[in-house]
Amino acid sequence: LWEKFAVPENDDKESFQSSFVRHVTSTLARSVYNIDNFSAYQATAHTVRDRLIKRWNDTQQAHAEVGPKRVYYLSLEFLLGRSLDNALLNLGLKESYGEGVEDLGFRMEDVLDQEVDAALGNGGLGRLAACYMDSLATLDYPAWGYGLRYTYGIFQQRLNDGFQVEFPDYWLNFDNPWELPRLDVVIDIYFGGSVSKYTDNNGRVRAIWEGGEPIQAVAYDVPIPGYGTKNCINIRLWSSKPKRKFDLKHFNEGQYEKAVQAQMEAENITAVLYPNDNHMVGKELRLKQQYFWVAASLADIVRRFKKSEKPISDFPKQVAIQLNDTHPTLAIVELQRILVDVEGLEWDDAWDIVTDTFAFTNHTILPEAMEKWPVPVLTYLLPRHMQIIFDINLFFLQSVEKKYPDDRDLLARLSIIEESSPQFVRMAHLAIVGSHRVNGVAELHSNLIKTTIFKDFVKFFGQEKFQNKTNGITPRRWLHQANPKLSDLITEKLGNKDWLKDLFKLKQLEKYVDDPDFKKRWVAVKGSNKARLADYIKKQTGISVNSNALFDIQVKRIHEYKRQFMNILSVIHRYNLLKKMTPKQRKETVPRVVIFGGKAAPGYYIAKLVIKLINSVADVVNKDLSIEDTLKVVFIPDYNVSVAEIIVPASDISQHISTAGTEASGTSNMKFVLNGGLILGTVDGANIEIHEEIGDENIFMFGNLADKVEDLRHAHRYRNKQMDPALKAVLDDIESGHFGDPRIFVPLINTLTIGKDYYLLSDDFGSYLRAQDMVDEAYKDKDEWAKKSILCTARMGKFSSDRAIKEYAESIWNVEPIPVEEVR
Ligand code: DL6
Repeated sequence: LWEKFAVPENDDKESFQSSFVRHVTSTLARSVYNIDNFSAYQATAHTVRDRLIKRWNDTQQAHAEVGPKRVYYLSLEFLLGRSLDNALLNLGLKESYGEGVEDLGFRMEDVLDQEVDAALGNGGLGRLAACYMDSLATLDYPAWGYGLRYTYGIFQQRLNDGFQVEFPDYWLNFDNPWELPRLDVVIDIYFGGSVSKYTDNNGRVRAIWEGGEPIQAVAYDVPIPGYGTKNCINIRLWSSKPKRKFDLKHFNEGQYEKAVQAQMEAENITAVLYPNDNHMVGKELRLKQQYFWVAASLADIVRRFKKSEKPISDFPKQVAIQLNDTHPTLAIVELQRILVDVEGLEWDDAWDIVTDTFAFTNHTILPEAMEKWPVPVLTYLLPRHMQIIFDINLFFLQSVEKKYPDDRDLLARLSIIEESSPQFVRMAHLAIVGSHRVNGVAELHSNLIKTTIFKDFVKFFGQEKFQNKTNGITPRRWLHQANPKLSDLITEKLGNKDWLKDLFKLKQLEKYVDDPDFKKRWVAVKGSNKARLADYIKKQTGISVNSNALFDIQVKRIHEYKRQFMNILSVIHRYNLLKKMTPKQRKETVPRVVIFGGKAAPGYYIAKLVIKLINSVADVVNKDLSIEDTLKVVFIPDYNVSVAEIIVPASDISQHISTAGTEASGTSNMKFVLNGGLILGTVDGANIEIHEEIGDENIFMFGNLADKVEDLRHAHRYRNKQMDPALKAVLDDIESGHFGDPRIFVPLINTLTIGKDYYLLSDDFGSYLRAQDMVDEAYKDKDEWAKKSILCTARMGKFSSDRAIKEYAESIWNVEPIPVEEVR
């Protein structure tokens, strides 16, 4: 019967159209004579979803038969963006389905544009998780992601008088065809309660955690199709639901609010994504989110493992769990609890299993981003877990003391507990102690964590435990999908699409750098991408920009360490120079469009002032006819994944100008260079490795090095350093009221003066301006620039997320690919 009735997977145009019509009439309950773009999107999405489900089922079935070691990627953020175009491309359906859509009278572009982004992340960390899922699927690894299904993703950003205002992102308002509700997969998660002791059959004293309020975790599965493979993996997102739906007693007493209170509190857990990037917020609800998520995920993982009927000691042979930053660190404690309290293992046996299972990725060294939770809050929410953390710490510190007997300071520095009042649990310490591998995300960052924040751990555990895994991006979304014209040109030149699965193949493009016809076509693609962005800017902001100008782009979260402030100050400097020029001089200068985009955390006052300053400068510059269109400034609102897909292919230069040592890696730098955009950057994060790969002549680097930062900060603190005169002139200009009421910007300017310039803008400003001049000069030679652009793309093989995932699989997870043959 199964064979007879299983839906055949036909990929031709007619099958698409028949499925489309069926979905319009039955799924959407509409008439085919009355459908708009949104319904066309829904019907197309449901048609693709049918194909995805088939592959997803085949994959799960194949994996169940083989019983391989699986990798579980625990990430509190998955910044997936849109799914339809990606699924069409990965499944190889774009052409036939595209024709099918167009034949039915719709423009594919309009249909794709109906989809709202799945924006369940803040920035780099969440988008990295999404790229890694794409690579895991493409490389046939048996992998699962685990996260939360937030009702509200990252807020929508609008501008009001140049200030950021936040609006809720209710992305589930309309049906979401990309998730499969698994209403049968429900797990009870407990908070509170108490711990009691009992003596087991062997006479040993054991702990039992009882009582507490249950909340249900309900699974929603998001299929992730690989490119050019049948493998389709899963991200399981948990949604919180009340266990007790309604308190009838309170209701009967007329206390309606109390009757639904438990329900509302339960639903609150997964209601909203915390909108902070690289910044810890110590809210109790956030801690509840973290435990809710890891407890549900581990229960699910343990249940799946138990189906294998293997002994529990085999757990690490079957399960690798990667912790995406410290957010899922409680999983370490939860697994130890399950093994000791539920499975009845001895502490040491359980702990060996735990540490062999987990590995931990650190994504930042910024002190304000380090997670720590107050012991009293943990004790009240998770009493048994707090006991286990104290025990983990005790045994760990005993082993430290054994190795370094008289070093009390070392013990205090390494301790998982910060001895303050109240005490805090340092999550990074717990993650290191409970994992067998720890990695940073770019070479410089991995070295820095070993020599600064985790130095003492390296001394105790040895070098081997600490690795580097330089980040990567998926070329499927970030070139093939976002830049179809460049993708086609590359495929034509290389003769096939193999480069999409082996990005090092782009190297072959180097042969053509001096081929005038190829260069011309390359430049034409960039031109059309710039024209597309210019149209988008016009639609979104009303600002007209000249697409023949140099497009200079900085899009990322707004943060002091990323120094958008320095960028806009340099724009003011440029504007003042342009104003002083004669018309003849202006004619000789390279016209620029300086484009910004990015969200500031709602509570990050200084970052929000940076947005306001950018918009105030834009207002003045864009209206000033005297500079004859030689400079335009644009702030693109509501930067997100699908907006990035329009922006990234259109850069001539993109800026990645963090204070050295502060940006762990950066991944947008990789996206821009892969699309033939050059970089203006500091010697930080992955910029350094990009520089190594693409060569000196194709990148503009400037600024102080990471090993100078401490001394420079010290000098700012203890000496009144002379400020760079060019910088002083720009600040004077703002203070004179040239860009609106200067009182607004006082706190921002104070970060450079009274605040002692923690991010060293004044130390780097001079070399930054010189680097900008070099960019202008280089851009004048269009032919040389085209060559640089081609070489950039050609040399980006290293930065595919496929390379990164292979490294994780081989040197941390020990998992093998399982190619999925169709199971019918
Ligand atoms: O590793 C992904 C991404 C890096 O590329 C960025 O450089 C880094 O800032 C970011 N880190 C975070 C840390 N947040 N937390 N927790 O988002 O990770």
